[in-house]
Amino acid sequence: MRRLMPVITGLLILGAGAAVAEPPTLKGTGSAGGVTAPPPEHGGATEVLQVGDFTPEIGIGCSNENGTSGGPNSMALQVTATSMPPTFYLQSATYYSFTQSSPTITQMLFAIRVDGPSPGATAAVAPIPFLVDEFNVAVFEPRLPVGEATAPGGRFYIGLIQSQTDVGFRAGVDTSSGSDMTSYIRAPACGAANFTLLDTLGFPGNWVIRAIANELIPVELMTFQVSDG
Ligand SMILES: [Ca+2]
Repeated sequence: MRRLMPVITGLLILGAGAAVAEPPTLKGTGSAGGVTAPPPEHGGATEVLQVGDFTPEIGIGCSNENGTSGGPNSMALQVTATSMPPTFYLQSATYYSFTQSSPTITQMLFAIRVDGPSPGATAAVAPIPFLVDEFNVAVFEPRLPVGEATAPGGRFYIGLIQSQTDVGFRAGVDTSSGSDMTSYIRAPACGAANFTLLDTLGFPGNWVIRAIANELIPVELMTFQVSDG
């Protein structure tokens, strides 16, 4: 690990010099400021899952200087749905693509990962939009089941998968709230072959990634149940 660290820090290109000039807008909601969650789509209880203030100060990802290499990048954020039943769903997700991400990214996935001491296997994935220097919002239809990804208490990981190798990607990071030590990156081209805490790489902060959890079982998953009494 000691041998790899200079490689990681040398290639992780920050967008810190390109601060967000105006308050970002959460696309698709009509709200300003980027901190208002989309309204519930299905009724029932919902819970906003995020860490920090959801306003990025820097962008972190593996990239060369002009954004034409560096991928793949996987980002993962540990969250806990404290008010949800053992089985619940994600109805939408939002992330921030920071300034200087490559505009030629054509594939971006949102991922639910199994809980553990570091992000585990993917339990569910779904496409999510990619626009440079924007809040990107996906509404999941059908909703994504979290279910077996959670530890007792509703803890699991949400995140992004950027699989192209001919692009660089930087996801927004909130550094003004301190670090919850729950934000991980995996970027083999920068020496991070396994998920590694941002803090370990010298960039403490929280991914600006959010999901909305929903408790109701989707209608399409309901079936009649028969009891013999
Ligand atoms: Ca912030």
